[in-house]
Amino acid sequence: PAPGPASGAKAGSGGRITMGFAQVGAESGWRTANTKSVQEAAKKAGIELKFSDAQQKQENQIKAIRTFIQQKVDVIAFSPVVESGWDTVLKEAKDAGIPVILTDRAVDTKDTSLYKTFLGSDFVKEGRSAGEWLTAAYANQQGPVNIVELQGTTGSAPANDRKAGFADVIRGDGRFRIVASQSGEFTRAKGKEVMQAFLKSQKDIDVLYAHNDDMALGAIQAIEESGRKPGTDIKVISVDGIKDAFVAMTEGKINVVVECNPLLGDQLMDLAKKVVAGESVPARVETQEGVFPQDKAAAALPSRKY
Ligand code: GYE
Repeated sequence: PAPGPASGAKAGSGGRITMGFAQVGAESGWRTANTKSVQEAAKKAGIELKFSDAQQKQENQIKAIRTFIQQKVDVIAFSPVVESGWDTVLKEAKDAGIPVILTDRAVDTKDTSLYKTFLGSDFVKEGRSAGEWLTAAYANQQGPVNIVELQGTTGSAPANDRKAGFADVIRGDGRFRIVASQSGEFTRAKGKEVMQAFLKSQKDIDVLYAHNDDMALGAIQAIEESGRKPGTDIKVISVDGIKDAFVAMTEGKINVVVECNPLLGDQLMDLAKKVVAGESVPARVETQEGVFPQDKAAAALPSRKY
């Protein structure tokens, strides 16, 4: 296919590819590892990276993408902070002939021609894995099981999907009740703050389901400060698999972590080279991940890469 106005020149003449990358922010350990992976992989691949940090604000990401369009980068990659509201700016990139790769988080749009591919995890599956661990852990016990949920950033794909997957699995079993559910914005500070509020407003909490490790780690502090034992008095389920969470598992404070892999850099650069060269790529590239219950944590900890 004929190269678009912005994408053809450099790549076609064998020059260096320039990628504009609009990152969500620096809200979590996962995000820090993701950023490092992207920066290192760009260097290794000989791709010039223009990196922008949106501080968890969609308006900042839209601004960054518009700047990348003006700069005529060869390819734009971004991790959309929320799912909706991208059509206009993505259309601008398309009209400028600049291919877009979604990485980590998906967008909610009817027009899938607005991006070339989506590289990232299946967050619904992660939520389901969390729910499946819970139903297995309580297989022979009586209810009710009171659950509090710390959601990720409101409107983000991982928050929407991890909530939905989990709810779907526990729905059929009347023992499980989500008694409170609120956003902790994927950060430790907010996770702690919201957990403190839950501990005040809810008499009986059996389980905490946190949409990421940082919120779980913040919440653990709140649980300990309230005189309760995380992992024992209140079971803790988390998602991501950062080292600090594995350490907390070996200390008995988290019961299970559903892995979500942030090390997407190398795959992203491969996809970027292909789309800039006009080669076809799969519409969806999924990352591989596992589930780590507490008794597997000590053995896995030394080989954790993030
Ligand atoms: O789980 C969380 C981060 O989008 C998968 O964003 C990512 C999520 C991750 O802030 O820690």
